[in-house]
Amino acid sequence: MAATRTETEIASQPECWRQAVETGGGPDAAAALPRKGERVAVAGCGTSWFVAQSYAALREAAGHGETDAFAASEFPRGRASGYDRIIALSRSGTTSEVLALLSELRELPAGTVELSAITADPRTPVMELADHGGRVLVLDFADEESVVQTRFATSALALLRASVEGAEPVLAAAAQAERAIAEELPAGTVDAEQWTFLGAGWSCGLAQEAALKMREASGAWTEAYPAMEYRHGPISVTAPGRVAWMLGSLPAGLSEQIAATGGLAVDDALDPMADLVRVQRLAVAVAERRGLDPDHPRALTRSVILP
Ligand code: F1P
Repeated sequence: MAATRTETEIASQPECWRQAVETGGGPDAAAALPRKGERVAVAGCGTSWFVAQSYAALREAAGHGETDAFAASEFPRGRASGYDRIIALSRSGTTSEVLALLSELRELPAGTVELSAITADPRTPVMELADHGGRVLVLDFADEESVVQTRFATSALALLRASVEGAEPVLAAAAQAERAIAEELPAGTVDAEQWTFLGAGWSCGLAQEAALKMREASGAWTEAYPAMEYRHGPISVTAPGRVAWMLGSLPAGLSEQIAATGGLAVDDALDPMADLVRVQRLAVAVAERRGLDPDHPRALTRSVILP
């Protein structure tokens, strides 16, 4: 069977991440990416919001400065001026809530806060709204045809991660992702009934993204939590035929508790970005098992443009 567009884009991620690291965002990167010590907020919708969460945790943990992530619709407008820089993340560059936020932020007095954006498509309104002199990074090499985002989101994260952790961990993740694309999915995961994704630190955002990917591509029942929160209720959902999948390494004791539910724990301690690639593949496999076409997800459009 011919590969779907989504599968082709999933498989191209290691190469895209390397390109993101090599180009470092190009000549505009210095103006668009935060300087060390800046107080930063990142806003986006859907997948872009979860990538924002992941980057925020990475940047703050690396000692680069306080970093928050918000769904564009829920951005705390009243304290926007408390940030040095606000970054909008949008593959399409057309998402209504992101454009509305940028339009409002541009009304703030000059010099209040720097705006930047990261997008895949330079022919879209986000370019003008965020650009005050070359502050939009265009990752057009990672643009996608699919509705369901994979490689743009992870390439943006590769670039952002390299900007705070250096190239080496991202290149190592790319090598792991290559294996994640080639190897069989963990036994028992494709025919499971329910999946809960767990994260810690910067992988919490990726756990949310993993759960979203499964919902978008395959209509699956998925949940996502910080691993230490999972014991505080959500573990009740895990049972025989259901999966608890950790992006990163499970905290001590949790593996035994999952085993006691009869559920399947997936805890392979891959780099969380590489492990997300496995979940993207799982999403496609579950869709196909259910007779769904991951290239045409139910009730979704490539970008949400509100009237
Ligand atoms: C954000 C987004 C996608 C989602 C859906 C609708 O798009 O929420 O993450 O999969 O297709 O749009 P963007 O602002 O990053 O283009």
